[in-house]
Formats: sequence, structure tokens, C-alpha cells
Amino acid sequence: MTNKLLSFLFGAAVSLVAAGAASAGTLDEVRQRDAVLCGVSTGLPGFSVPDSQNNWTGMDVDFCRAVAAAVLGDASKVKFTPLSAKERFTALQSGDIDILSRNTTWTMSRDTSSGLKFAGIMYYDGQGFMINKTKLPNVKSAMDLAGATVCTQSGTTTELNLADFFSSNNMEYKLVTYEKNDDALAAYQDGRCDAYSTDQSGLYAQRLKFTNPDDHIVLPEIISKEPLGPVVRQGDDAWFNIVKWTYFALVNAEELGITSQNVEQIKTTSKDPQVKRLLGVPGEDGTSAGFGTGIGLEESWAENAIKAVGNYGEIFERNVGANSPLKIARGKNALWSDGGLQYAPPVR
Ligand SMILES: N[C@@H](CCC(=O)N[C@@H](CS)C(=O)NCC(=O)O)C(=O)O
Repeated sequence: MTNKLLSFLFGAAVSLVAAGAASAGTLDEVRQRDAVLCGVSTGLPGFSVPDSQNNWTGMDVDFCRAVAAAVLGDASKVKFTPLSAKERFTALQSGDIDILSRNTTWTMSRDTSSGLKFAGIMYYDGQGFMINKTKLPNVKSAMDLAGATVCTQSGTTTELNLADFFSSNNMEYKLVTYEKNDDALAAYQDGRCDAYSTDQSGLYAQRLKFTNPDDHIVLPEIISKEPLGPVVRQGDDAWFNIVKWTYFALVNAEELGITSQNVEQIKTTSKDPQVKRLLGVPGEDGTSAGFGTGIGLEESWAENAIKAVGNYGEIFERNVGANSPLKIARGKNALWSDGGLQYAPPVR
């Protein structure tokens, strides 16, 4: 055998092994491992935060639990990996996690040239500024920040938007970035920067960590669009569909009035065809609705997710809503039918 032929055969074998590994797919890996690997923040109240026993709570956490319930029938089968802004995309690209559910903004480059894909918008947000009103009593607007030192975390859309905002308003500023969020917050609290900037939800969340939260005000301007949502790798449509439709199931459940409390009862009593399709109720003739099997799951996929974490509205209220410490109004995150932007295509 010639050397050329040998190296060709070796190359072909390597590609076959690589193709085999890729075709196993995330769903199979999740099933074999019996756990979903979910990348979250290192600690952002309302979105993903661990307690002293390492129990994670938050909207982003609940979303991964919903996927685990839909896929494995058990919302507790999730392993959370805390990731800084800089680490998050490499962790997903390298296969260390199955889903990134970490207040991550859907942008074109992240969704295309980074080998990643966004599965939905869990939270419509926008970037804002926070200042300490006891230190800067005259700052009432972002337009008063000319010449200010602004702190934020590196590897975020935040730092890019700051450059756009200050240059388009012909204002000077000094940017100070930190890889660790806690370092950025400490710099702001120590007065090493005049303002701290991030997604507005993040500002409300971080403020809860301060000794005197009321000293810190969120300025009125929103300087960007920050659609935050779960991300998966490109090239695995089956897994992408599961993550995307889990999100849609939670939104549709709210629209149809299905909650964690009533899902079991509604499943047996509802005559509404939309409810029956979402919950996989068999037809009169015993035929299955087939939407769960259509994405490679049990017919009870959506029921399991809703039972575990509630519908979209329940997730929002419990973690960031009016009765949570963050007290965020539904605003743009209300259902489309209530004037908001949360909208899911039908199960049909
Ligand atoms: N949504 C923006 C910002 C996301 C971000 O990382 N924000 C910081 C500040 S709120 C954060 O969540 N830090 C938490 C951490 O690093 O664990 C993005 O996707 O780039």
C-alpha cells in the first residue's frame, strides 16, 4: 500500500469516527448520562443563583429544569455549571454543557458565526445604568454621564453598547471592565467608578446585594435591545427543537391557563383541542396526539415541564415578578394577548 493511500484511509477513518461522535446527538448523550448539563451565571438573583447548599434558583435555572422534566421526566436531573461572561460560549462550543441558560443576549454574530443558536427569548431586556445618588445627586439621566468612569463585566454586549452610546452622543467616558462580576460590583461600590452598567434586569438583581440598595438608582434610559434566551450548539436540530419547544410550551401553557397546580386536572377534563395537543391527550379513538414523539420525547413532555416549574408566567412571577425581591413588572414580557411580546407558535 502506498503512503498516500494509507494516509487517505487514516483520514477517512478519523472522519468516520468524528461523524459517528457528532451523530450520537445531545439528546442521546443526555439520556445516557441521565442529566442535562446547564451553564448558568455565577450568581444573579432572580435568574441563576445558588444558596449555601448549592441549590440553584431563578428563571434561567427553571428553564433548564423544564428541559430536564420534558426530556427525562425529572426536573431535578440537571447539573449546573457557573460560568462568567467570558467562559460561557467556549463551554457550550466544547460540549461541556448542553444548554447555556445565562442571561445571554441574542445577537447576530453569536447566533451565526460562533457556531451557536438561540432557541427563544425568555426575557426581553435592555441595557441601563445605575449610580449612587448619595455620591452623584445631580445625575438624573444617562445624558449627565459625560466624562464618567463606567464599570462593567468583560465579554458582554454591555461593553460594546457603552462604546456605541457614548460615541453617538459625543460624550467622553472611561470604561473599566472586570472578568468577574463581583469585582465590577466591588469597584462600583468602592467608588472606583461613577456608574455601573448592565442589562436592566441585572441592575435590579445586583442592587439586592448592596448594603443600602435604596442609595442606588437606575437611570431612565435604555440604551440597547437585550433579548435574553437559552443557547445551544449549531448542527443538532433535534436538541435545538426540544429546547425551543420547551420554551414555547411554557408560553403556550400560560396562554391556555394551564398551571403547575391545575395541569393534571385540566389534562383529564379539558375539551379544548389546543390544551389536548399540548398535553398529549390521546384522541377519542385512542390515537396519540404525536407532538411529543415528533420531537423524540414522551407524549407527556410538556405536562412534565409545566408540572415541575409552572408556565412562563409562574416562572416569571416566582423569580423576578412583583412578589419577588426584584419586583419587576411583566412589561414587554407579558403575553402578546396582554400587550406584551411573549408569543409562541401553536402546537398543531
Ligand atoms: N446580556 C449581556 C450581559 C450578560 C452578563 O454576563 N451580565 C453580567 C452582569 S449582570 C452577569 O450576568 N454576570 C454574572 C456572572 O458573571 O456570573 C450579554 O449577553 O453579554
